[in-house]
This record gives sequence, structure tokens and C-alpha cells, in this order.
Amino acid sequence: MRTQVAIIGGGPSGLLLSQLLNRAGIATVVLERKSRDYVLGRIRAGVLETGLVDLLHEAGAGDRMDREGHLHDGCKLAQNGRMFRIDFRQACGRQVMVYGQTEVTRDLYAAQDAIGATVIHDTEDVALHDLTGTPFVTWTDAGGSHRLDCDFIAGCDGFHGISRQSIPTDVRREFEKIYPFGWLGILSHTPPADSELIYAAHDRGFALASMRSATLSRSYIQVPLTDRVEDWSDDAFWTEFKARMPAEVADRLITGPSIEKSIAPLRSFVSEPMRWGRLFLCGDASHIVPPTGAKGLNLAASDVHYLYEGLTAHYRGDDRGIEAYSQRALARVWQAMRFSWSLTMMMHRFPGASDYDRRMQDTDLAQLETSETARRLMAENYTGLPY
Ligand code: FAS
Ligand code: PHB
Repeated sequence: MRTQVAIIGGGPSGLLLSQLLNRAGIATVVLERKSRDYVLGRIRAGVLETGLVDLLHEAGAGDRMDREGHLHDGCKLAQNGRMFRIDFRQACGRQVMVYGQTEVTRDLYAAQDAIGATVIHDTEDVALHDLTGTPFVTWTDAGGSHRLDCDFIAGCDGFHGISRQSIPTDVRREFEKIYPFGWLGILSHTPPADSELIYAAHDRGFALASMRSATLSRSYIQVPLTDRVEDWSDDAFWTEFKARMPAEVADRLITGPSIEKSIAPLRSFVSEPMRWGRLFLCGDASHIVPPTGAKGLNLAASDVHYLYEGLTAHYRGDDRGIEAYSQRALARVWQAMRFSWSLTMMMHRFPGASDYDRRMQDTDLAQLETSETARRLMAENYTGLPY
């Protein structure tokens, strides 16, 4: 087999890149380790920056999002029961789209089907070869062993994928911060706690009230890394969630059984560079942010934007975009890293934190409540810095 761009990973990064490139007349093959149902069974992000919304429209995969997604003009922050609002529109003239990553991925699969794109599922032992020469990919599946010759490889295979590992260790430079807690999240057929997202800092720990629709809520609480999902009954979750939310929110909250429940560890991670020869890394294959800033999926989108621009320019004879890819993408990655880290440090309770540390957290939040400048910086980062 031969194609122009081999894409490893059929998550949002890989599918969005494949859709954009195919619509630009560039041939791709997507190799995905799991089945489509498995990929679509993951519950992850819920907030889309304008840049990602625009890319989905450009990819011809934005119609259902326009119908079923919800544009939000702001979000709320709470501290030990006191709540205030960050007005994105007033602060920076922008909004965010609340629409689940699962639905984005579903729409991208449908769009790929509509153009007859090649997505191969259940691939095993994917290996990348001759990355600084004439690249090719090998893998096995039920049909036996396969080889795909290509011009370029896009590593869109997430944190546990093979692509980042294919860059020599003496070339890679990795930066990591592990947080001493995780997020226990549940999905429930219940009305959202509020019309907007609520990020709540509390002496008992952080909580986040999010949503997928007017009848589907996504709720999180910070839990110790030692906790397991089976340690938390639905009732125990809701009791703790309500204890961390402002009373006005807790009093009106309608709770219900979880239809999905999972614990995600929190880490900040970046692997540089994002290019090695003919291999380009996109999304979680190169970087991981704590979900506090809702940046994970949105950073994958900006990587895809830069790589899509670079590859289409290459096939027009201009290599400046692919030469600058790693530097351009990382500049935005580190901005989102800082924002996600700062929000995580401000909103969570850290084991062993001193009274002084706690006062710094309180003062950070107080500055957001009282300073228009602080709110504007928060709003610009949360709604997404320009590409
Ligand atoms: P993904 O990990 O989504 O996709 C990679 C794909 O590659 C997967 O389908 C995988 O099966 C496949 N793959 C892996 N190895 C392979 C191989 N060797 N061969 C072939 N295929 C391979 N972000 C937010 O903004 N907000 C959130 O609330 C949020 N919550 C999250 C919760 C969890 C548990 C996780 C893990 C992530 C969360 N994220 C969140 C971040 C998440 O949304 C990612 O940023 C997003 O999925 C990135 O998309 P991809 O880069 O496509 O990586
Ligand atoms: C979600 O809805 O899953 C979500 C929203 C905002 C975040 C993290 C997760 O910061």
C-alpha cells in the first residue's frame, strides 16, 4: 500500500487531520488500534475553543455541533461556597462551545465515511520505519501483516502510543509534573447543576459541574490518587459533590445514577520536539494537560491546524510550514500548559500545603473576582489563544 500521509491513531487528532487533508486532495490512511465502538465509548472533553469549532466547520463535520452544541458566554468560579462569574464576552469578546469530545469524534467518523477515507481499525504491532529517510509503517491485523509506504507520518496516537517512542531518546526532551490527586468523573442523565460550568475550590477539594446537554451532566470531584472507582457509590459521589458546591447550587441539584464513572490522573507533560524527520506528533502523543483548563482536546486541534497548513503548503512546493511546525505548535502548547497548571494549582487542595500556600490560592481567586485585567487574561486563555 502507498499513501501521502500515514496517520497513527483514530482519535480526534487523527480523524480531524485526515478529514482536512483529504478535503485538500491529500491522500491519507488512518491506523487505529481499537474498534470504532471502543473509541466512541470514551467519555472525555466537553469544551471546544473557537479554533476547534472553526476547524470542524472547515472539515465539513460541524453541522450537528451547530444544532446540538451550546455556546457559553462565561463560566463560574466558587470558593468555599461563594460564587462569581467570568464573563468571556465582556472580557474578551469570545465564547466556548460545550459539545462532548465523543460527539466530535462521532461526527468526524461520519465525515470520514462520507468521503470514503481509509480508516483501518484493530491494527496491532504498528511500527514506524526509516523516519529520516523514506518512511513506511508496518502492522498486523486479522488479515495478516501489512506495509504502508508514505511521504509523511502523523503520530496522533495519544500518550500511550508508539509515535513519540519512535523518536530517539537522545533527541527527545520530556517535561513532566504529576499532581497528587485525580478527578473522579461521572456522566448522568440529570439536568446540569447550572446553565454554565462551575469550577469550585473548597477545603474538601475541587469539584467541577459540567454538562453535555440540558439532560446530560458531567460532574467531577478531586480524589486522592489511592482512590478506586469502586470506592465511590453514586450516593457518596453526589453527597461529596454537593458539599463542595455553593449551597444555592447544591440545594437545587437533581442527582441520579451514573451511566459512566471513571478516575483520571492529572499530569502536565510535554515531549519536544514534535517533529523527527518525516514524523510529526499531534495532540496527546506529544503533550498532556490537566483537564482543569479544558485544553487537552483544543491543543490537539491547534497542532492539527499547524500540521494541516504545513503539509498542504509542502505539496504546493513550500516547506516553511513543516520546517516551523514543532516550534509553532510548542509555542501554543506551552501557553496552554501554563494556563492549565495555574488553574490546577489555584483550584485544588494539595496534601501538605502550608497555610501560606492556601492564602496564595485564596488571593489568586480574589484577584480574579476583583480585577478586570485578571478576568480578561483568564477569559482569553480559557476561550483559546489565537492560532
Ligand atoms: P487520543 O488519546 O484521544 O487518541 C489516540 C488514539 O490513538 C486512540 O484512539 C488510541 O486507541 C490510538 N492508538 C494508541 N496507540 C496506538 C497504536 N500503537 N496504533 C494505532 N492506534 C493507536 N481534555 C479536555 O480538554 N477536557 C477533559 O475533560 C478531558 N478529560 C480526559 C479524560 C481522560 C481519561 C483522558 C485520557 C483524557 C482527557 N482529556 C480531556 C484529554 C483528551 O480529551 C485528549 O486531549 C484528546 O483525546 C486528545 O486527542 P488525541 O490526540 O487524538 O489522542
Ligand atoms: C467536561 O465537560 O468533561 C469538562 C469541561 C471542562 C473542563 C474539564 C472537563 O475543564
